[in-house]
Amino acid sequence: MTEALTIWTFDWVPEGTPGPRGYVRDLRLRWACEEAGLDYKVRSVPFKNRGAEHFARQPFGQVPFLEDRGITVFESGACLLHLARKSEKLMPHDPEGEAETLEWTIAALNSIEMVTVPWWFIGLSNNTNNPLESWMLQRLKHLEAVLAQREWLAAGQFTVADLLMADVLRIPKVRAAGDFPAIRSYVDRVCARPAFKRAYDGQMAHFAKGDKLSR
Ligand SMILES: N[C@@H](CCC(=O)N[C@@H](CS)C(=O)NCC(=O)O)C(=O)O
Repeated sequence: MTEALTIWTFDWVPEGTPGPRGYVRDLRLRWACEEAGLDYKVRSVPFKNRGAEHFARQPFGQVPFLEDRGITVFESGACLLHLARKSEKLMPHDPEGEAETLEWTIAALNSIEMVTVPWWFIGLSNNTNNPLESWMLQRLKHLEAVLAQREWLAAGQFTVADLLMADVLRIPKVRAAGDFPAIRSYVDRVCARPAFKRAYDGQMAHFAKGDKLSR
């Protein structure tokens, strides 16, 4: 039997509406493992006192990071691509399908999330005149045109690129921005997958356990 993968996350995060519970990026890794039927366990680093061991494995003191038989990988996108090599359910192994999966995985991170995250942060303190609004809406408009034409981003099947793109786009404020019906139904469709629900429930249970331990 192969050794279980270890997904590392925080022991606890605050409750809030929305999130961070239900949105911590270990969910991306849980979801990929659930999709591919990969055996995994979840371990924690302290949220409040981040130690040298944590920084040695994630140089920014963030989560998630992944351990696979002595190899440690940080950055959720890198972890997903590491996992994707293990199963054609996450990325086809033919060169064309793989190239499409890689480009859309990087697009989710570097063309969409790199705009949505700062837009969201600025919106916390300035909701009426967000200077990144038109930039973000422009990106979403182009993505809308792509998703109006196809069910999945890459290779004609569900891949880690869809998992990541949907996770980036499901943030409630991002979902509510603009009028993008193809994006809306894409996010609904991808997040309706049973593997997403198992990953989400797993994360919520993990942080609820953290509440009990910290009492
Ligand atoms: N680019 C990183 C971002 C990781 C990240 O933002 N992690 C959050 C949780 S979802 C975190 O650790 N936040 C605590 C902090 O930044 O101090 C990735 O995708 O792994």
